[in-house]
Amino acid sequence: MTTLQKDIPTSSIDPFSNEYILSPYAFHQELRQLGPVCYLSKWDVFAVTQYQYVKEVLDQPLVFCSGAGVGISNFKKEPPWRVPSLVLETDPPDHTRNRAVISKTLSPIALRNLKTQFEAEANIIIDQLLEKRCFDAVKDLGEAFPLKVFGDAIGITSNQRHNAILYGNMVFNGLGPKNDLFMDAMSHADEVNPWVMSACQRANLSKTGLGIQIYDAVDSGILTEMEATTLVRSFFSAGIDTTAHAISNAMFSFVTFPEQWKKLKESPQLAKPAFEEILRFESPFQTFFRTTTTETQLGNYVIPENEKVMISMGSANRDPLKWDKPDQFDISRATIGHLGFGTGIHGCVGQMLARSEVEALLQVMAKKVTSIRITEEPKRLLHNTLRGFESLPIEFI
Ligand code: OVM
Repeated sequence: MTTLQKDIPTSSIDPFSNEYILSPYAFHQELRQLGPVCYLSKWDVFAVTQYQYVKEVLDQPLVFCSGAGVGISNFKKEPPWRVPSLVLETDPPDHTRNRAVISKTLSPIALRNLKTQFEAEANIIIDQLLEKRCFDAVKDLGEAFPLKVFGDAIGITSNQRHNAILYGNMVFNGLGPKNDLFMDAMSHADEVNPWVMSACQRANLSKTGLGIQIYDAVDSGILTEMEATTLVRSFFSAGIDTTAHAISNAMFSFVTFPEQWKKLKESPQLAKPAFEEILRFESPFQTFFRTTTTETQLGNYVIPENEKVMISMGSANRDPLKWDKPDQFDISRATIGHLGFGTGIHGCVGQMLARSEVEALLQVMAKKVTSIRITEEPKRLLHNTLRGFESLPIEFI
């Protein structure tokens, strides 16, 4: 038996301050040094930042639950701003049932068919951008590619797809406290919420996409029509902004580590490990929260029941106790175990699809693009959950 230390160290670090958001890595280091868990006095929540303990939390989904929300707000204390996600914000057994419905649409055969389309579209967009030469890697590539290929994969028929970006922004900024970022994102709610709910309906999905297949579970008596609509919404929430930021982060990482770009050009098959390294090095999804369902031990500390616990995948992915030279972007390193897709029962259900999208893009880039250069000062994105750019002007030659 280890002796229990009751006093969890306190920190005044604010993970939702602009300073932290723009440059989190030194703050992560400070938080990791406080041990397995610390208390953030600014927000009255606990924070877990070391790799080992982030993983320990994710591996105990019944103790650190998702049903009370995966943002800073505790659904048991305040009502959520939207109908909770039937996968992200639920626990077993409901979570298990609903996730299986999504998983079924993402079978290896379905993914193999999609891969062909991703490759074709990757060639088209890279050719266009080479023609254009100077463009914004955020809008013209990061957002444009998943909007096109994942939008088609879901089967979105609306011609206002860009709303999906605004919606993702609401969902992910919505996981933070009610600060300016939260409020700005929600300022689009009146147009975007009804758009999403309508786009997710059976009648508005193409006959061949992933979205409509969720409704098979209604026909077989597993889900109600309303549940299916809410489950389709998860494709919109989780599948576009995340990939978009991963792509712009990839561009930035290759520009700032040109020897890694050279490596990728020499061996385009490194696209696969390169994407994993991008997710480790600049995880688009920086943090999630869980809520304790009981008093529980983490390391030699005790966290009380019904407390919000912030878990930082961004920090875990740079923990020197886990990674050799964590601040070095190295596409040939062993990245197994990175938490960019989370892990455990809530681990990203679309991760194989996301890999397929970005690998297709990186492979085409490696073959067709000679050099990448930043043409104007990039602007980092201020965001409660995602790490990425507001704008990233680059030139392809
Ligand atoms: C959802 C959802 C939303 C955001 C992220 C996510 C990373 C899922 O609504 O189901 O997974």
